[in-house]
Amino acid sequence: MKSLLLIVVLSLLAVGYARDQEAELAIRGGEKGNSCTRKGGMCIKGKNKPCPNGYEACGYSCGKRKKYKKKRCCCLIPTPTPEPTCPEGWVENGNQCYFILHEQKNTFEGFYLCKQLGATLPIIKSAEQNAFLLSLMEGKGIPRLGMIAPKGDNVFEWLDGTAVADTFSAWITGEPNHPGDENCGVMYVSGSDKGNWNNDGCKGSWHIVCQMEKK
Ligand SMILES: [Ca+2]
Repeated sequence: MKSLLLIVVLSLLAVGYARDQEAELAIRGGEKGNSCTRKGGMCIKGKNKPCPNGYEACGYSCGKRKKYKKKRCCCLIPTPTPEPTCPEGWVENGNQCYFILHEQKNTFEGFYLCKQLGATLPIIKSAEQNAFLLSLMEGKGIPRLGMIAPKGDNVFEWLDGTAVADTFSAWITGEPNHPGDENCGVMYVSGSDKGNWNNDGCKGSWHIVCQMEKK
């Protein structure tokens, strides 16, 4: 008799527990007036109960009705946006990435090789970027710059369309010269002019460095 009573009591407790679970799930499913659900959160039983893994207590209410009073609103913990990085094997400087192609190419070949990597030839907008490119190529070879004088008048533009004259420039004294014949640019990496620029013919083969923004 005693064991029968125990079974009945346990069964009733089990049914009660199952009902609680059902009620909780129903609330999670959202009901009209439940701002917790509307804000992407979920309403759980117990206003002091910890939120499930991946959720945090948030300030939204579970609802105005009395049955929500003992509930806690839990919202998804936002996933942090990953910091932009450089691809493996690329060298990082500020928000830019650099890759030295161990080939000497003319401007157009170099441009297309870099483009295939989602990059461009070096576009230099500051003394710091200029010093970095020099440090990268000093002792290795003269890099082609991502600049062009499209009208052959020594008015140079970077390959992103901005005017070289509008930002930083580091022309060697007397450069750019020979308008019409020297519509591309390089950086010298040795001697007294190292770190400074010369305009030259676009067909000359120089070292190719590709540059891209971190992604
Ligand atoms: Ca020149």
